[in-house]
Amino acid sequence: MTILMRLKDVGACMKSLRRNTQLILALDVTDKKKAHVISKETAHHVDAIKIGYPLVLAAGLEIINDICEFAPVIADFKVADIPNTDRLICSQAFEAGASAVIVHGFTGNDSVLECVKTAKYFQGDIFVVTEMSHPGAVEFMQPKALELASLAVECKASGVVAPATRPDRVREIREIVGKLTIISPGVGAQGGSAADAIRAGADHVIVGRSIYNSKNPGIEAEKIAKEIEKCR
Ligand code: OMP
Repeated sequence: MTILMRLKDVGACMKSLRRNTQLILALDVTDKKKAHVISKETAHHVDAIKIGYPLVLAAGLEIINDICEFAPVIADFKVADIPNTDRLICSQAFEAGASAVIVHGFTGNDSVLECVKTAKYFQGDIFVVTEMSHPGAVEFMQPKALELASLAVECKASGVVAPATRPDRVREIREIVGKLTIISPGVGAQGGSAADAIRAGADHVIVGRSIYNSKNPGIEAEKIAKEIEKCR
């Protein structure tokens, strides 16, 4: 299948990340039907839906094209390879209908630059991971997180991923990335607060389990969006 044909197929996709509710849903379910239902229920309350390996491995890459009908899709593939392989992975994600791809920065300047170049071709965005939100991130990532943030700036990425579980670090990373977009996971199930992350300088918070495991994902997403609205 040619790139042009695929681009035509994904023509109905919502493209760039919105900035209305400042909430991004992490859709880490592994059931295709459930993914559709939750996307539909939460679509009005989220600026984007993040899809990663759990759902893509369960439902196939086409799930990106299905879900982008409800909201722009961020493909969380944490791309971390040599530049040529990075380009191939990012191209697959954008051709499938993703608006943005999450990549690692520890692979270095050439790898991140190749991802950014690929994103530009597809008019998409790249987000570079700085310091992850889980406890283990303090071992190897935390000491290099600010340099990874600088790398994202140098490579002209659209933004970075920074931990809502450590709002002080979001604040420090904001100082380095200036106007770049910060998307911030770790709210709810990992213990972070949406309001604290936004106040610390995040543009968007990423929330998964608190929404998709709740009885009513639509109401839960609305609740978090209102919490964010209050702290603006
Ligand atoms: P919950 O913990 O269920 O809200 O999900 C958080 C989502 O954000 C998951 O999809 C994680 O893979 C992702 N994530 C983190 O939790 N921490 C990070 O540092 C980075 C990410 C990410 O890149 O999205």
